[in-house]
Amino acid sequence: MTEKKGPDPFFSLALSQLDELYAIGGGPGANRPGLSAAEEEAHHLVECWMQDAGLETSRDAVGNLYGRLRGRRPELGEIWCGSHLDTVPSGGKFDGALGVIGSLAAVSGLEQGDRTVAVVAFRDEEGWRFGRGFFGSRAATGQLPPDAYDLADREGVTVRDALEQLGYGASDPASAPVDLPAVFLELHIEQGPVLAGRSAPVGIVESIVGLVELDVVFEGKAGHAGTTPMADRRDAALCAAAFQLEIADAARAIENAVATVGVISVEPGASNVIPRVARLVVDARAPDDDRVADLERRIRDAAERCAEAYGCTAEMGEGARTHAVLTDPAVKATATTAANGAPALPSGAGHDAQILGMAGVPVGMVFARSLAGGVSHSPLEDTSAEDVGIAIGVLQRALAELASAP
Ligand code: HGY
Ligand code: MN
Ligand code: MN
Repeated sequence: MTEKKGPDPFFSLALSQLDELYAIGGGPGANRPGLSAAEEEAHHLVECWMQDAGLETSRDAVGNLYGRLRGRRPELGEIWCGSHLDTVPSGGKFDGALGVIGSLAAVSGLEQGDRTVAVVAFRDEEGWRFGRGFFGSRAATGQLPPDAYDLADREGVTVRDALEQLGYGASDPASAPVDLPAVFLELHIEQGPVLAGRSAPVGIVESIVGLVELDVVFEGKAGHAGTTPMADRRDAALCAAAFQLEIADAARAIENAVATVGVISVEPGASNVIPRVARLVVDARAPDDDRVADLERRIRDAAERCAEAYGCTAEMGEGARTHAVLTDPAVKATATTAANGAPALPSGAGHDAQILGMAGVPVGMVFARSLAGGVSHSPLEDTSAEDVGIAIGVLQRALAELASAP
């Protein structure tokens, strides 16, 4: 199994840097929405740490941050590692941050190789503020939809406004793409119980889940909560409740599919008014695109059925959509060798690595074991300092190998 990695100066520094990042944005948990002042503060802090480590730093049109260790042969494609620094509300200490800080520690201890190695921090991977997610990696790989900068947050601030406020006056999504790397290898906390169940400190990812986000609006009829007979009601919230039960059944009917509604609101929003409108965002995932398509079909059918049953109309919009992605066999093999053997496992979480994979970049992922039952997107997210050290060592050996490849 993976050799024990003793703490080295970069590893100890990484632990204190993770603590410092976790404090940004206030608690409980980590609170760094995409393109917010808190995410920008995290990016600025990491940029300084990259410079302290002797890396050449730069930012692209949307504020993705790059720290480069230049290789001897600039004509060869680069090797990228890294992840994201934004979080979900009350997120964990390690989701994203471990990938950026662990990569910085790994690259800080690397000798110069043939290929340039870059540590990358992608913007707004989670999509908490504007919806959709994977914003920075989609921008860098030319996968943003034309309306991407028009998306607005709950206060009506658009992506374009937020970019301008941060000084990234990106004109339009088409100007965002950058030269892509030869390989992207992402370190991330597992966010699940598999490695703990296998007593393995690290795992090597074989596939990354496909997902679709559906924006659903049910519209019924407002009315008096006390005087309207039950049989005469067109209660949009009741329709939404029935729909949520149906999407859970749809996910259970498909092997390893999952679905939930993490965002829901009703209008007009008074306790004594029968809700006229219910707005929901469905997050639906499955290990391959066929199963995502089957799940999406069942969810759309359920929306129509529930709307009819409760006298409502249903409107379906689409939020984020990512393809299921297989990691590159050669990159997976390099990471497995660097780990002296480690379990292969699928990722039920989406990652920037899949966005680069969708753009044709050979990708790999190294997972550090989650503790606390694998909980994530929660302040309870946890891993051990030892596993962080082991994961950094695995990443460093894999990067050294990839950077020396002809
Ligand atoms: O939702 C996800 O899987 C990732 O955390 N953005
Ligand atoms: Mn996440
Ligand atoms: Mn993440």
